[in-house]
Amino acid sequence: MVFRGVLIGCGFFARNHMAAWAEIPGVEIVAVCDRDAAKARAYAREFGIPRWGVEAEALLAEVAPDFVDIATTVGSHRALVELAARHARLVICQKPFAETMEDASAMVAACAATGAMLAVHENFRWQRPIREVKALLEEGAIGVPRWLRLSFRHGYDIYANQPYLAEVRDLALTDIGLHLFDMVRHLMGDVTRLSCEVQRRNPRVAGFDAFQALLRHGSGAVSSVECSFHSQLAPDPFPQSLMVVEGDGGTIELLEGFRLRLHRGGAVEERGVEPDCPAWGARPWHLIQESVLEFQRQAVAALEGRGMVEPSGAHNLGTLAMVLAAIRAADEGVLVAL
Ligand code: NAD
Ligand code: 89Y
Repeated sequence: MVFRGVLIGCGFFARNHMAAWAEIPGVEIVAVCDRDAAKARAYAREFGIPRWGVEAEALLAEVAPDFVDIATTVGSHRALVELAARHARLVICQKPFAETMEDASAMVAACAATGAMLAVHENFRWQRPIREVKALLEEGAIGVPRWLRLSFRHGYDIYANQPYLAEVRDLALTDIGLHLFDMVRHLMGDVTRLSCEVQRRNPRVAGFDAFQALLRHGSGAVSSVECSFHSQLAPDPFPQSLMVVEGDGGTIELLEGFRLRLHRGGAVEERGVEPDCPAWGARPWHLIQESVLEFQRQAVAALEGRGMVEPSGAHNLGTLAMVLAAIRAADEGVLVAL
């Protein structure tokens, strides 16, 4: 059984989706779509895809895929997800899922109405270091987690590949904050209230390219989430998420250079958790590229009836609520309940 997919949005990041799909058994991209014909044609040629088009509705009606992989920027997501919900069993949508709760809820409702599974391409929680931390927490290696610091600070030129980012007002929160909030929920559980401060650090960009959020979890745990796109560090850690998690029985650290340290009983063990670089990948993106593979493997498992792809669109509503709450907290200088 081979599941047939259509990819929409043949831009900078989707080539990682395409290369990863090509590596996963049991799945085939049968058509690619971009409103820019030159991009769709170029992808079809580069990845050996038999069919390409500029108009998603006509292409989906013709191809009747099992799944649709939407890799466009946020403004197009609602219309494309609502369309894909009528044509496929599984709809995958890149982050940011939506800019408003109204759009996000409409996409979740559209998929619920047709019975399509909806997943948000939240690949950061699927990165190898995060998988390792999650496994340690689940096996009780540090007891009950009480406090976490998650730090994503770098000075890598993200604008070279993604020039549109330089125009986004709430840049750090909407580009990376949502990944960080998804990871924190995944590791520490849901959040009940938060505060947040933002900064504009790089004079060449229009929006807030740094933030720091303080979170209270339902469990009583506390997390600090820190992000900056204008930090000077050598070596530059992009795109690593560095972390400390303290539990009643120990502490886990994720340090620059993919070093995981487990402190307990007065001793510390250290091991490397760097993912392999896919044959089609390149450093420093291999951390993200390998997580795309891992996320997409979950999607194929879901198509085979083995579980759901995480996070679902419904789960991601909670992450979007956190991003919107953090924007409000920073704008108004208030503590926001969720
Ligand atoms: P991009 O602008 O390079 O590519 C988007 C493509 O979508 C463009 O070619 C555009 O023509 C096409 N498109 C837009 N609307 C369309 C429509 N209605 N129908 C068909 N095609 C349409 O953008 P990008 O840098 O590749 O980013 C795409 C998304 O991926 C963004 O939301 C970004 O945040 C996300 N992203 C995710 C990660 C990750 O690790 N998860 C990393 C980088 C980017
Ligand atoms: O868009 C961002 C993402 O999701 O991962 C890294 C990135 O490409 C730039 O910040």
